[in-house]
Amino acid sequence: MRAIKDQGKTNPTKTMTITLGTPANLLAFPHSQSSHFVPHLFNGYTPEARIQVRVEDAREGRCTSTGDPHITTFDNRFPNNYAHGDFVLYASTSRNFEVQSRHWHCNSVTCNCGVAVREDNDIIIIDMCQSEYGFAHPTVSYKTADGKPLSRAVTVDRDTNGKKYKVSTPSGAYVVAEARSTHMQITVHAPRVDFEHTEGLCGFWDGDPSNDLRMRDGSLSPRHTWWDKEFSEEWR
Ligand SMILES: [Ca+2]
Repeated sequence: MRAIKDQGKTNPTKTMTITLGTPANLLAFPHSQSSHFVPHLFNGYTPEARIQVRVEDAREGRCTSTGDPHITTFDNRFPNNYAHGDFVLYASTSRNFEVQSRHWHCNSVTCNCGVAVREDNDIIIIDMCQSEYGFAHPTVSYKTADGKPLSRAVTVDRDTNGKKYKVSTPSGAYVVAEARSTHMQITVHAPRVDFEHTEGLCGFWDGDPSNDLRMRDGSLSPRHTWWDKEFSEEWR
């Protein structure tokens, strides 16, 4: 068995052993207070199986959209987007995954006020765009493309003051949205499976910053002096 560690840290490859019981062990000891058979984990439980797990470091992508909004792509380019509306922040070109950001007016420019995450049929939205400007109260909503319940493998964590959210998906991709009084800070984390398979404002993730500002047809957007209008408009 091999596992992949995706925490953005560099650690040596490690091997560990996990010991597991078998169904025969789990059913071997009847619970004294009920008719059900349950495992005695602390007394008399002897695991039989031993599994070697190899943990390897894997590349993780990180892209941020902050302030009004300043974007840092997966490969560390810094396109600015001062337009109002909805944008593709990061989409995978090899699987059904997408993150969209929503900008509202923010003084003379714009700021993030919401983020929507989709993986396969599951869609989670962190939204403060309906709040009174300067008094942001983000809300969480979800929907599914097939009308079925949200996958149990999708989680949304919220901090104690209700301002910071983490949306985690089964692929290992996760998005952190932190609400400030007038804007939202968005950080997206891409799993290794999306390396060389990204598009959107977070750029083409391949380790080369020179090709980040890709348009939908694969051509590169011209670089401008103070903001990247053509590139931003491309990813509405
Ligand atoms: Ca690149």
